[in-house]
Amino acid sequence: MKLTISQLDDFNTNGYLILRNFADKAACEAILDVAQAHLKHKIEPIETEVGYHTKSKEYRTKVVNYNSIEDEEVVTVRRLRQVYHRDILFKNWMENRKIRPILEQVLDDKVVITTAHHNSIMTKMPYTSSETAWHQDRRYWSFTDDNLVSVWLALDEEHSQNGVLEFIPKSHTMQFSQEQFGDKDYFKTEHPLNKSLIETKQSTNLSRGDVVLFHCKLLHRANKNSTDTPKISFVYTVKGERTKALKGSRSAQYPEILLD
Ligand SMILES: O=C(O)CCC(=O)C(=O)O
Repeated sequence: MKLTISQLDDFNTNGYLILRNFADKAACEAILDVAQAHLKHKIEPIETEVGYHTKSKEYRTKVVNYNSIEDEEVVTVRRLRQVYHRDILFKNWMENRKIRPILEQVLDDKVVITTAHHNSIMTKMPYTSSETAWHQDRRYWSFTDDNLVSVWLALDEEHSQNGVLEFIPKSHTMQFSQEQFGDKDYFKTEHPLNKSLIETKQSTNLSRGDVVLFHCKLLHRANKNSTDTPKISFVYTVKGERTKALKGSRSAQYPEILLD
């Protein structure tokens, strides 16, 4: 399966593209079942809500041991990390053949999974989850260029009440000054230049099996989950083969998988 010229143009212009009803619903349910078991038992490596907001920028860019984070008594899991190696169902989705020609189109290169980034089951838990502020994923990633795209799979319904992604279209091609970003490189909502841009934000409900492709420099955010039900999604990141992780960085710390 390939994108039409107009879909590819949409991705290149806006920095994201939604592929409706792309993944098989039964496969999504099966992934969800495994994810729920891993979440229930808090199987490491995980990232927690507490961990997410208190960890420094260095924690996210330097080589670290994620297996030592759990000494908190009550833990809300924010994401299951390193899912590629957790379960064959996760691996199969990340190596899915139907999406590969599409990824080759958007990267204009051979496709390589970078297991260092995302490679996650991402959650928003009821009551205890928090909002995700505007950010570009690329800020903590160390590569020779920006040819990286994330693949977001909705495993169930996603909407503004449970924290669906919101995007600022075209922001992946914009130049920003450092003063437009605040603590931990989040995009400041109160900065006058940012305010008008944030008004252009776009979001759309997702259903089980919908896939969103988004560029690593696209500004995005998500609400907290105000419903009674966990929101659980799958996200992994691919790069073009010509794009290289910088030696010694966290981006180079994990295996890469070339999809031939
Ligand atoms: O909170 C979310 O669901 C989005 C997470 C996100 O944007 C990220 O981790 O890069």
